[in-house]
Amino acid sequence: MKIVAVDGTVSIKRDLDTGTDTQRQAVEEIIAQVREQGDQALFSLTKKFDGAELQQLRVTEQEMQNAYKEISDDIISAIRQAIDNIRDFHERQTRQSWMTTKEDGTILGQKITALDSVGVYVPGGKAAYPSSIMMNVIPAQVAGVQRIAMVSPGQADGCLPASVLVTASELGVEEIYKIGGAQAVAALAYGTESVPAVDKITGPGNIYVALAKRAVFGKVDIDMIAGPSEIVVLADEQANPRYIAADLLSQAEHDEQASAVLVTASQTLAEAVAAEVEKQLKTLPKKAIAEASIRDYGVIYVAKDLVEAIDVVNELAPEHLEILTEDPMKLVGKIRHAGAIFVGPYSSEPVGDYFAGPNHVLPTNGTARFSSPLNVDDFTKKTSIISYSKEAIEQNGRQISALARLEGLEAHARAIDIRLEGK
Ligand code: HSO
Ligand code: ZN
Repeated sequence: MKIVAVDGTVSIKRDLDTGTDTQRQAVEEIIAQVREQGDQALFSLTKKFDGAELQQLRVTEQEMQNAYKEISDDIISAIRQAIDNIRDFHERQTRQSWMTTKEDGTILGQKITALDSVGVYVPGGKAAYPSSIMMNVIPAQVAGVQRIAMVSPGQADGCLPASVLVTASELGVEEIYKIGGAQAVAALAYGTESVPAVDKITGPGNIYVALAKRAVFGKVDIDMIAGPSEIVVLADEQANPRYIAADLLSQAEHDEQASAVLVTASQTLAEAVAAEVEKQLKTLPKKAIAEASIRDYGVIYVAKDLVEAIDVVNELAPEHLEILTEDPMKLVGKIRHAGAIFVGPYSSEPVGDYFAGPNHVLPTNGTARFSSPLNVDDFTKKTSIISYSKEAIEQNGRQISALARLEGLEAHARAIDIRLEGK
């Protein structure tokens, strides 16, 4: 892993994959085909891209039950515990509608309403992470979304992995379609005979899914277009280099473009971590991916002191930050930009990826400067409530019509004036 001294500019930004013209055009065509031909397009595109000849789009009750035969009791209890923890955390995010009254009889308020329906995209094959299903579905459920549909591309036999079906079942999600890619996004956005349209689409996917989500935004809402995962570790000389190396590699194995970074003021720690990364890499099943990620996007920044190290972290605005210093909690207040902060030597990132409760869908590529983890608010919307009394309009009406005339909108002004005439 390269070790470099901080020299002003630091960044972990990678060029976001915005797709080629050919990919964009393919996505446009798929969306048009689904809008025109509905289910028929879904059957033929699923055959073309996933190689599966589906009899029906929706997963049956029988398939859900069969999936349980493949998953051990230990795994099921781990899934249940994770679900409990994630639900418990997200329940603390709920907001109440509110009303406020003034002495002149004015009542103002804000009503919170859950979205009616949400579609969760679950990638296929190896990237079908049960943990991501939990992270997308639970905040929607806690918000009160009545209809949650899931889509995921089937394997060549048309089936979905047992781990996906069991997780969905444990969450109480029953509306699951064996479709993926841009065609699944189009179906969720525009609806077909068998797949009713939803109001919002969330969840990760490949470049075709990302392009399709961008293309249907406006017809429906979307969550975000997430980039490859990132971890930044901020550590001092007392930190355990073996822990740090293991945590850096845990995110490097996600993707060749994942970024793993250590920021420290200790040259000794920097060297020890670099050596440990090399050592631990050797035995990893996903060695090739992790190695490429560490080679291209891995770096150890050596700062002159802890203050400069903290500046570097804020500049990077990482998706995940681990703090492994003498008194880590003391530094939390100084971190302005990070998707999630993992405090102390036992808060390894996978604790949060799977289990602790906070959402693992986090802002990447520096967007933690202005955005937040996926949360319950993402599945609700607000409506303003305005109730003016006769007394309030009489007291304020002239100011309102003056503002209307300032904008040259006479009909607006008269709508107020007519109420001031007292007739
Ligand atoms: N680290 C990923 C989430 C994840 N890790 C899923 C394992 N499975 C992005 O936060
Ligand atoms: Zn992860």
